[in-house]
Amino acid sequence: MFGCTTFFAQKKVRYDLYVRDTTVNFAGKEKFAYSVNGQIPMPELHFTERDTAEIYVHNELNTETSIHWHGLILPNEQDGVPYLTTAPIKAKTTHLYKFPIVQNGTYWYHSHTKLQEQNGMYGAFIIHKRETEPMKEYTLILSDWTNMKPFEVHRRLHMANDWSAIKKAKIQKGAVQSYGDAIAEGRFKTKITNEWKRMLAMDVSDVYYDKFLANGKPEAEAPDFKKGEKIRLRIINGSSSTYFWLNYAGGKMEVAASDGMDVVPVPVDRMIIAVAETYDVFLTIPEDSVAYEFTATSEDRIRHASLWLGKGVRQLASPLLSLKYFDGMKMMNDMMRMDGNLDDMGMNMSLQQMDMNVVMYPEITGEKGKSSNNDTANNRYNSNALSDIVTLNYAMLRSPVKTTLPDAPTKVLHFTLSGNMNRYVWSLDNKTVSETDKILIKKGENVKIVLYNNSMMRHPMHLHGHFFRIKNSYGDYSPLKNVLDIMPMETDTIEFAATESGDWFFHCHILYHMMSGMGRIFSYENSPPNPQLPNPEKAIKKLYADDREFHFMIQNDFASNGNDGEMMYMNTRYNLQAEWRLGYMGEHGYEVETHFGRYVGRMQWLFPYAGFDYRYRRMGIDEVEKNIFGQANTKDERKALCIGVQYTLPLLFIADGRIDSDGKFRLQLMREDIPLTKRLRLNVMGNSDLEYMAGLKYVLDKTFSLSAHYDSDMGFGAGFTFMY
Ligand SMILES: [Cu+2]
Repeated sequence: MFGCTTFFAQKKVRYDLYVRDTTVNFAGKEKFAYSVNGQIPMPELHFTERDTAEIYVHNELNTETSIHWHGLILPNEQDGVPYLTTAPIKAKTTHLYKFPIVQNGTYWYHSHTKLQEQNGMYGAFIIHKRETEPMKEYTLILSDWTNMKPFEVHRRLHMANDWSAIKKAKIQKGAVQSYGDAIAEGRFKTKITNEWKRMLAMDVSDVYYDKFLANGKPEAEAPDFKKGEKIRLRIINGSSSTYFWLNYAGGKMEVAASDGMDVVPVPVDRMIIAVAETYDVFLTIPEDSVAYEFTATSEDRIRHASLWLGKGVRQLASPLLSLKYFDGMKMMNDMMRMDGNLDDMGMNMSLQQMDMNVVMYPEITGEKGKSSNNDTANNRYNSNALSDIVTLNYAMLRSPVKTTLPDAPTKVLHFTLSGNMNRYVWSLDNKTVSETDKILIKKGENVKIVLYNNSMMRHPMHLHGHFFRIKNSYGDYSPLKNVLDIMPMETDTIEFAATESGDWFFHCHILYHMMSGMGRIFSYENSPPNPQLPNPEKAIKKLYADDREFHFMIQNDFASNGNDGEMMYMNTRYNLQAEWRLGYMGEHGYEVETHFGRYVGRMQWLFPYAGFDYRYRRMGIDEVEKNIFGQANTKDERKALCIGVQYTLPLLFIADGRIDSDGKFRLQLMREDIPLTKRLRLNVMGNSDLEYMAGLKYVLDKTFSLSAHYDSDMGFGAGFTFMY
């Protein structure tokens, strides 16, 4: 279908893009960002089908960059994934992208280098049909903005710190889901069951964003539309990690295309747009002298961005009410088995038809406490069965033309989407991109991929350089897309004809999931060498480095009785940890334990390690330390090698058993950061050396807490805790 016979002279369309450092103030503070031609988002590029694109990217940064043309069918070396398909654009150099435009529709483009996309490098890429449409149109690109540096966002996600929930709780009471919140709402049992199943608080999005943007602004305006006009609104989710609910104050939305491909128009009241998806919807303007609000609300419902269509009195779209977090938590408890696998209880979920999150949506399942009256097992999570509000799902998308694949041998692949929320590890089949080989495919065959989501989050899986069919009940007319949003516990089947050559990325488009390694590379057998990558073995190591990255964290308690703290330097599998306790002026002595280990298993509950301990404590005359095994120590100074194993138990207690080179055993039980209230955390520890500790921490901000503890060695102390 993309085989383009050239009846028309190909028109060259040239753009020059200048990438520069800039500062912006989107949310009350001057922050660093990347601009292209002086703007965020990047300029809206327009082409017509069968043009030839010539795009010069002038990198004026001091660091390298790249541009990926999302959803475009183009030669492999133009795809713009640095070190995989295309040479990185080095600092202060210009790179020419040149490719024929063989399709039409709503697409976008963005940096594919590190976390640059989060800092402003996304823009709309619109390809018009050759026959002009008798319809006005407007492009809306949505994005998310945080005042925190993306590097910091990424690092903090790996620390399982709940600062973003505390920030959200300023807007939505109960976002932290502390024990205090649970007791106040009569949901103590739900909370304790949740921790028994080793889960942290329920959240539908990982990151706290300070602003959501519509075409780079909290509010965009499109005043030039008149009564009765039907508009094609091209919507692009250019955010790094935000799903948006879309609502329109002027009536139904008619969904007319997805990811650039037309679908048979289907009217809906609301829809969700996954990260990296595009949708075209037809909207009508009911009256003159009214500006109708079109809202994009983040899935966590913390904030929204708006577009106003028409001019005059503002007609607001109804705001989405706060999530019922404890109902969500109870639902997760029901779905989560003790071994960390999810159980769909025989519902055969697919194509977004059953959304477990409906239990949290007051507009579908009523206010707190009320249960829905349509509560049969198969309807319980189907919002279209539970209410009159029509919500879009993939089962409703029908292609206007047949999309059946050519007759050819089929290669079938199965992937289970896997994740570990507590350590922020994301993978397919519990393997990251760097832990797997490229998957070989043959030109001319069909590739069928069956995906099962065994993680607690939805993932927008994107395939470069191809469209796949999402198999639904429309059979031959199953829709074509390049992003598949797959919800927890769903199984979806996609298939595509292998018509290209080279290497193509298939990955989750949540930026922080991709950078954690959630993806695979499809590689066509016997592809010609790629001139952009003269040394492919060396290049691929640079790509693998993304998910092998180590993250550093440190925490230190400055207390009246001494100093204690810990640091970690960790990646997907490995962790170098150190813990210390230092009394002042030699009082109470010093103690440092260092270990290095590897997390085992999909849930990463098991952590065997080896390490080194140093301890100095001046003992009294005739003083002997004994542990519960009767083993004694009389030395002031102890140096020992040790091996041990940690295991995360129900209720998130960490059991730690070890033996050192003196033959001494130690068993320890510890739990940190029990959320008593929104900001109050409890830590407890006890071990077989008859040491124990209990402490409270009051979180002031992302760096500092007030703290107080009682420690069997060092006694009572109070002070503050620093955390990075
Ligand atoms: Cu993901």
